[in-house]
Amino acid sequence: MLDEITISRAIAKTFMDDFLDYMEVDVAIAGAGPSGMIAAYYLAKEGVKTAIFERALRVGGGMPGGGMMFNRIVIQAEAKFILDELGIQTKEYEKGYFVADSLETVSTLCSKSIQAGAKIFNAISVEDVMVRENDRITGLVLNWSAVEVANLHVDPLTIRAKAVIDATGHPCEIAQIVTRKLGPNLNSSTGEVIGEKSMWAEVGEKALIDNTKEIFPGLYVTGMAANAVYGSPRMGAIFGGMFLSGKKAAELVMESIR
Ligand code: 48F
Repeated sequence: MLDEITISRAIAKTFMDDFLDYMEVDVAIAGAGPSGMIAAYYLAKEGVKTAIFERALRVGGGMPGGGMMFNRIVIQAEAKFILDELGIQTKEYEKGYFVADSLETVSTLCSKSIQAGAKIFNAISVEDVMVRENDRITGLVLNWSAVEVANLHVDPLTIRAKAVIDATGHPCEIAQIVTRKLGPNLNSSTGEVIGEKSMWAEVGEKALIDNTKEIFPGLYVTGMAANAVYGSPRMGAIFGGMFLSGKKAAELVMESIR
């Protein structure tokens, strides 16, 4: 006989156990788009305690929609090894251009990062950061996305992290919060978010790797957020740069916290 209260307790208890456990992590990532999930996968694979907090109910950010809702993504040859490692199928379209199913890519990335040991908390928004004396980011301030949507006046909760990754995509929300609250202290030319430039895939994809770095003590940026911070172009539905950027962010963070 199935008991509804047992079902309810199983959900509430196991979720709360994880939430309590992940209030102190090595790495907290804002955003479960491609760059955030790739970073989480490479971190978790090396035994780094990693949590992603994702505003939306579903993961994947801009990836499920492919290009203009045609659910395909393009990956250049340099990044194909990551899809191969994850077991995501690709087809060569023309020399150097590979195509993958965006839904297969999102779902595989999600399950591989969780199976590697990362936790993804969806429907939770990052609304602020924690900072300590030496102006170092030491954690995230969280609230249910439903609170934000309903515009309810509810105080948040916090988690502590040795490093934070801004993987919030085009709006680079964590970088924006830092400059709004702590002044123009990012290591960009103006100290602030410069803002992404118009589409130029070749330049945008290259810049993305260079732009993936620590932008403020304890805060790293990956994915489209990195190009937005440093004023580099967007690139559309080509995703190799997102994967390489997430991997680089994971490597930089591991170097700094070990
Ligand atoms: O936008 P998104 O997919 O970022 P990305 O990893 O990838 C960019 C590509 O999808 C695409 C592109 C490819 O050429 O340009 O746009 O850089 O994923 C960002 C995720 O962060 C979540 C948001 O819901 C999305 O799933 N997010 C944004 N702000 C917050 C957040 C926040 N404050 N708290 C939690 N999640």
